Amino acid sequence: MSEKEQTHENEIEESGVSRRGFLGAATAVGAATVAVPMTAAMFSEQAKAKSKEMASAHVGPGELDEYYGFWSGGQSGEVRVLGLPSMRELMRIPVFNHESATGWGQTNESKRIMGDSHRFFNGDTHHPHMSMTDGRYNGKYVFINDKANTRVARIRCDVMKVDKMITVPNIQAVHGLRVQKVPHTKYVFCNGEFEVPLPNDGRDMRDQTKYHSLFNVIDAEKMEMAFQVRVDGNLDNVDADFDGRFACATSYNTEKGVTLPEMMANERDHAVVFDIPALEKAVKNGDFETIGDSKVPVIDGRKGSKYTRYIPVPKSPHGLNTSPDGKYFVANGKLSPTVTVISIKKLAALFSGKIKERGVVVAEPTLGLGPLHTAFDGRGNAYTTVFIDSQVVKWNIDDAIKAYESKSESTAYIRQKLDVHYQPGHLHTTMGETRDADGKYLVCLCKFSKDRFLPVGPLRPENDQLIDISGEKMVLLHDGPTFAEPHDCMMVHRSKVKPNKLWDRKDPIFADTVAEAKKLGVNVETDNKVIRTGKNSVTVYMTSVAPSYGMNDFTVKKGDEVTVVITNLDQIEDVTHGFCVINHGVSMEIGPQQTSSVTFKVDNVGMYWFYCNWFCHALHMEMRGRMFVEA
Ligand code: RUQ
Ligand code: CUA
Repeated sequence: MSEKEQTHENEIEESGVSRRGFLGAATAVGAATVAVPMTAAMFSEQAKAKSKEMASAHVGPGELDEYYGFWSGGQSGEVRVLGLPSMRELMRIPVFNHESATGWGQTNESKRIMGDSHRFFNGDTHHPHMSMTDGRYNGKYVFINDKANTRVARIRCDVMKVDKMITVPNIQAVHGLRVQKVPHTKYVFCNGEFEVPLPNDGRDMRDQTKYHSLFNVIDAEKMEMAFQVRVDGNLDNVDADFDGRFACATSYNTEKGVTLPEMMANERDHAVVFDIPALEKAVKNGDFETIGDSKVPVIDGRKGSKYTRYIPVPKSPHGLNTSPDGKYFVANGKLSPTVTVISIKKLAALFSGKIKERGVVVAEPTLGLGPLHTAFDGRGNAYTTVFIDSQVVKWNIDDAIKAYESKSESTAYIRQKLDVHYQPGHLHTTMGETRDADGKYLVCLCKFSKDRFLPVGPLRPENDQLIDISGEKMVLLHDGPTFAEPHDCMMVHRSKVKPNKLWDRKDPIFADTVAEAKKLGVNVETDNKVIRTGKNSVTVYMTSVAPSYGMNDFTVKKGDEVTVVITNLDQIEDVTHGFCVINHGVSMEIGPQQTSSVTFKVDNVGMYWFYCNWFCHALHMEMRGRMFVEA
């Protein structure tokens, strides 16, 4: 063995790959809270030694990033847009949350999009994924799930705003979400993580044997449910193939337990494979049921169904990732130190009964403690986060397959283990979930930063680390402290995304508002008037051009429900106005050429200033007017 190889072996040994075996409940729960390998000081020493490489992540003032990153904002309920490699935050897109700056959750346009669920102020976003055409990002939409209130939303990338949102019926906690890659994103696939009684009308509420999880298929263009599939066990993460036939999801609770020991009882759980064209046929042929009030077709995909197959994998798998060459699904072990590599090519034989379930498994490399998610560089290497070891493990897929075939105990398929800060969850490579995987950067989303940044109280930022994967070795380039938990992200080359500079006057997001005005004989682009629409309701139509509104004041009556509709006539890029009424809790954004509206109650007689709260002009301070509330 050369000296270099020897050091490599040592590194692997030190970093715990020899710690084999499955974790019991106690170890898993305990270990996740225990302090971890490298200290911040050690990282900083390493960084100094590598200051040359660090320069490659530097994007100077005025320079544009090469990639857009779409980050989930976790419990904040939003999505964030970052530039890479600088890791600068470019925008926040409110989704399931309510947002003060833009009025999301408060404007009539956003309420229409959020539907009935606008009354919720929270969300828990996990998995932002972009629509594709032929396995490549098409720059059109980003889809995102809300685990907290069982919703899925769609962001339109031309305006970077949510334009559709649905609540998924018959399930609780939408978790894993991915898009159909081929031939294009006709469907969004997402998992019902928590098992529920079906129907959930109280009758089987306490009988957990009657609980089920459903796999959910959403029509991506209409943003309506296409169909659902009842499965055995629960569902965690999901991904789709590059052939347009299969989707695969992990299940960590095949026991259908409701307590931790119950959920961890089985040594093996499974990954479920769904035959999408066969399921479409089932819908056509009426081979489904409906549940309760819901009209959505629910197909029986439990064990023995012709529409699914259940592949046994080690204990409590988590992430499920498709390799960009379209050959493999990788199920990540979580409570097993292994990941399971499933050959997609062999799935057809599994469905036709030519081979058995485990016959599709072509490798099961041992990587470290707590494998959660895997990403790819397009050069045959995979990168897996190991949560408990706080590392990213780079391994070679072909070598892992050879080791499995020859029943070798060697872990020579492991190329490198890199310490990260701390407890990494998702990791992503640039373009890595598409055919265009370019193997340039990897982002690792770490759940804890501990001593890595200036302390900011008991609640610390998390840490998104940027890693250069273009060479033989992974090199840590940058730390990105971040707020409330970015579960997941995706990175797309900037050439694929073409955002608008101004709103289109025909934009469907405010088309209803414009149409309502028309019914009242109002042209929102020219008219400034107050229209009484009912005994206690009044609508105020206003235009805005920096630095003034089309109206200096308007008069309403105590007890009125007031709707203010503003159309921003500015045609200049980046001139956004706001509308805020003092002491009324009202605030909204009106972008150039946009129409926005908000409805609020006036309960107190008097004069109230309204003003523009988005800086727009040297006379921005003067852009204000008076609302008179008469008795
Ligand atoms: S999965 S916990 Cu993305 Cu690791 Cu939600
Ligand atoms: Cu308009 Cu500030």
